[in-house]
Amino acid sequence: MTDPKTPALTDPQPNAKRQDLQPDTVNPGGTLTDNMGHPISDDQNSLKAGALGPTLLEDHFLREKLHHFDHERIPERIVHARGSGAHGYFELTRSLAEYTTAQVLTEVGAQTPTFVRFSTVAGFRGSPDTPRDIRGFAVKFYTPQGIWDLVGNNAPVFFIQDAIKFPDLVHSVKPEPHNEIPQASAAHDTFWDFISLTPESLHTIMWAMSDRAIPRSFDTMEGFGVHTFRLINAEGKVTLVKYHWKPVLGLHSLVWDEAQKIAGKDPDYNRRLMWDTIDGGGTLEWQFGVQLFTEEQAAGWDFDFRDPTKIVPEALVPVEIVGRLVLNRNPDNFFSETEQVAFMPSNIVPGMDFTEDPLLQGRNFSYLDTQFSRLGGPNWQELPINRPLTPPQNNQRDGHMRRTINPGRVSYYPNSLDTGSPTPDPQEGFRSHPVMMSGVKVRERPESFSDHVGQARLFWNSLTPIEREHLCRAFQFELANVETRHVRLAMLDQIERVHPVLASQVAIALGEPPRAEQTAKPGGTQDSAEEMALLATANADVTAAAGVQHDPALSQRAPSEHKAEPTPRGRLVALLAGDGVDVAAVEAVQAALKAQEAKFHVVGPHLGDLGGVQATKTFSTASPVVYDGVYALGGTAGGLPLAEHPDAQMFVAEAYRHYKPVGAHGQDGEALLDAVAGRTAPLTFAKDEALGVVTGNPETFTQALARHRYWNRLSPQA
Ligand code: HDE
Repeated sequence: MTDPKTPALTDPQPNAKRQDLQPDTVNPGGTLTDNMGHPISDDQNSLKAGALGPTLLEDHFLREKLHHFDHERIPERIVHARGSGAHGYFELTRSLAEYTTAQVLTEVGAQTPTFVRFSTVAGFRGSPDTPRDIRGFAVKFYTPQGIWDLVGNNAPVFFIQDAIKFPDLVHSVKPEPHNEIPQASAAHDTFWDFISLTPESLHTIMWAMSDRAIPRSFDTMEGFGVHTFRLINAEGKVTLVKYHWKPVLGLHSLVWDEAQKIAGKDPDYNRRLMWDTIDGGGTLEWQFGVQLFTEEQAAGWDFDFRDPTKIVPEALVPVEIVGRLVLNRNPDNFFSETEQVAFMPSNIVPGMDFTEDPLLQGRNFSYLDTQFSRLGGPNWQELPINRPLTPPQNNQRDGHMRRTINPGRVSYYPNSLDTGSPTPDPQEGFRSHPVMMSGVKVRERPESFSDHVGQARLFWNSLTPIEREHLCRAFQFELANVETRHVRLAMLDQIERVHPVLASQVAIALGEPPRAEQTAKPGGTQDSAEEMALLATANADVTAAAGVQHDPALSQRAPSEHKAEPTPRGRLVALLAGDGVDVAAVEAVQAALKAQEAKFHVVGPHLGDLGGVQATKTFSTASPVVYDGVYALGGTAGGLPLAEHPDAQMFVAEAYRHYKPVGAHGQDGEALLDAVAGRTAPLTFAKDEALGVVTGNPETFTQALARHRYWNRLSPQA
């Protein structure tokens, strides 16, 4: 394999990691063998004393097969167990040479191979994709200077300020230890008990209760490096940096009712969307942005850049786009790549450094440690997905499952017996920035970390009315699932610190006295226009944000720099059709969708031929919740005109109630729309383009699809 004297790779290419994986990628064929290469004559019958047995212990083929099977599982990640990954590349579009010597951030046009894994946090490995949860966004860059891992989340802040609290946080959110209930959900007593007693979590809780925590897909969510890091340039000058991923398809979420239903209808929803996109020749893409600032600048702010519960508002330090990330290849084997990939925030390259953020400092220990128990020893870096493209050159040896064969007698430094053995490079090697350190040894939280409310209010202030309504309903749902009243009340106290009107609306849903004078009726499982109107007026005084009171970048909907233009690209549409449907009409809408890189399924009463059009999904295998829009065609289903079929009606009514665009072709399609008109409460139905109900040509429907949701069905104010 790799020659230990091979010089480091200097010119990364997007295919370099693919080529590196090639020798380990085996597609078995020919004669069946055991793991020692012995040809096998019969793999269906074990060796027995006579056809009726008993089975003989001598059957070494049987024993080997069962032995391997018995050990096929490794411990799942203790957090972020549920995830999905893809290969791609990172391309730098603007050099940061002024700030760093890291090649990955200075060589414009270079395409660095990457492997990215998205995940939920709380659920087990087999849990559904769509619970309310923060999402992991972990990027492995195979750079010419070794691996860089940017192990981030889709929220820019974290629940706690000190790594020592992490096991408590995780224990509280995981299924409760006595009965292992509930799976992949924060809506239970222990989580909210911990949160109510941990005021520093308030800002992140606002993100977790917002629509951000139920993303529509991996490529419609943002990613954040969370911590502040250091960049170091050739002169040794330091600049502080925060990292951002901005999705080119824009920011989109599910609605809560959908998220819950999808968990049953298609638990692999997010995973499947990514897989299908790439399998169909498409890509997932983000812009890569940095916020650059100096320590002197940060010294003037009323919050600390080392505090992981704080953002640096974009309104204060704009994000500058300097690159892009493209995911374009599915893994060949889920276990070998996605399950065995091991990320570590301590994987940074020369020209970068950490800050004193106490969460980051603790993470730098934890991720290395966790790989030992997950991957079984100190040689996990040799696994194909984890190994760098620059072959490791050092005197580390042996350990479980050592794969590299290091010839020669010298495995130490310094030595005089092997003149070619590896030596440190004081110029090009990694150097920590000489930060001035002094202090008394204490267990203490710095005073500069003490404001826990200010940025929670900034987030709240920055949301549009419908986003506030959703956040409020999330609190109503989560806390109504808490059985212990004193925990519910303690949480109301915390929420009241963000805004009394918000706390009041949650209190009403919990059967507690309101905490503000003016109140509105909550809508139960539905958005309430009245509640939304009230919440829209509730703005709070922000602190700990250097004077910023409102930042549109925090909203998924408010226009701001770097938010993508609306596009139908990547959206999935259900084309409802019955037997004898108008083939030309189906083809016209399919052509319009394809032209915009949108996707579709023909959904019919049965699979297969509907008279010139093939149905690939049926009313029982498809559900409106997994589509971004519905287009009604015609034909008959079960002897009824499509418009009279209960499943077809349910499809359209539910899509409408989830604010999705609905289209119809001709008399038959429109008849289906008419049939659901009375069934979309609390939203009133109208065949009105402004409400996303399109009966014109298919191109108008694709435009409606670009908008994703028509919140104005609830109220023009939404
Ligand atoms: Fe993690 N985290 N974490 N975390 N984390 C893990 O590492 C940990 C934190 C994040 O797709 C574990 O390999 C501690 C913040 C992602 O494989 C573990 C603390 C952020 C992933 C671990 C944190 C993250 C992990 C579990 C507090 C966002 C999935 C398995 C100090 C910036 C990576 C593993 C993947 C995974 C520890 C807090 C993101 C146990 C101790 C903050 C995306 O090592």
